[in-house]
Amino acid sequence: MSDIAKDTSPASMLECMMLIRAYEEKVAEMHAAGNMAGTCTAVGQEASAVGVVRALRANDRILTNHRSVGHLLARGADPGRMMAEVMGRSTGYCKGKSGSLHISVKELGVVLTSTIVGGELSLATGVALSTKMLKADGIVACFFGDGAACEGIFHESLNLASVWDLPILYVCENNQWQAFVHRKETMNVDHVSTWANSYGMASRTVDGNDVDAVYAAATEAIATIRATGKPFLLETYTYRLRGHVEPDDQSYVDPKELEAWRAKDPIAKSTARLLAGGALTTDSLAAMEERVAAAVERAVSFAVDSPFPALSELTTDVYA
Ligand SMILES: Cc1ncc(C[n+]2csc(CCOP(=O)(O)OP(=O)(O)O)c2C)c(N)n1
Ligand SMILES: [Mg+2]
Repeated sequence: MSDIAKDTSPASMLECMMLIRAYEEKVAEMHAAGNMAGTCTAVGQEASAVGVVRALRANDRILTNHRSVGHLLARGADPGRMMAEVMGRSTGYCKGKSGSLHISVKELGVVLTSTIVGGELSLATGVALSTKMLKADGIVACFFGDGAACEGIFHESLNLASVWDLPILYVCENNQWQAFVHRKETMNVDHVSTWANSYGMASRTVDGNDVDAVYAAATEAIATIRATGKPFLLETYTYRLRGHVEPDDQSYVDPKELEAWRAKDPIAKSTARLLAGGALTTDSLAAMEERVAAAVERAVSFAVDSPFPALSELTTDVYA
């Protein structure tokens, strides 16, 4: 079992962002060395994941997309079981049968990772409808990208959620890229949040590279959803610092754009703020870095030492 992470102290949120970064860079490194399946990383987007997920309660549910590692680790997923899943091992969260692109973790309320772009949007609307019909507690948080927001399913889902008053926090992680296409080629506005108004839905854009700002905005949005029962669209404006999928040399990216966003790195920003405010010292930062590195090494050993599923399980837990 994995426990839902609840710590919202600035130091804990920074450590979680560092863990996500270290985990994803390790996965990319192992992939480059031929020891790991290819995955999509969300390096640069850690503040969006941690700020939103830590603002949720234990009985809230999460639906996410192909960049779900940060959302899962922020919720308290065990890095070893995550890595085991990507390596197809039986100790992974889905017994090694989902890889990185379909992970779900019932005990953490993570209903699904959808690799069908926009799939999470319609399914989150359905999950929230069932929550409402069953008069169950909790809201639904749905993570998706700016590319998904350009699909018809986004517009249908938001319209229905608004008309039916569904308790959903839609989180658009606007990371400027849609696979190998810049969002400026597919949208004539900068902010997906403006589209919510067309459906009578409240919305807001927040600096997605500032974990404190994301946490505050998510907390406020969630309080509004709980008070009104209505959906809310929160856009976290951020940047994907690595490629779309490993490996990816990012030859299609303007180096100036990449540099400008590197300078806004969410982990560096948070570290500087905590050091300046005295919540962190160089010693406590070094201890944090050591804990994170040790956690990733433990995850690798756990995954590598875990067995593959037995042949007799070939057709169990899957649609046949
Ligand atoms: C329905 C569908 N169309 C196309 C793809 C291929 N694809 C995978 S990720 C992606 C880009 C999605 O962009 P965005 O929603 O902005 O998410 P990001 O990758 O930037 O996090 C595309 C086109 C897919 N998986 N599903
Ligand atoms: Mg995108």
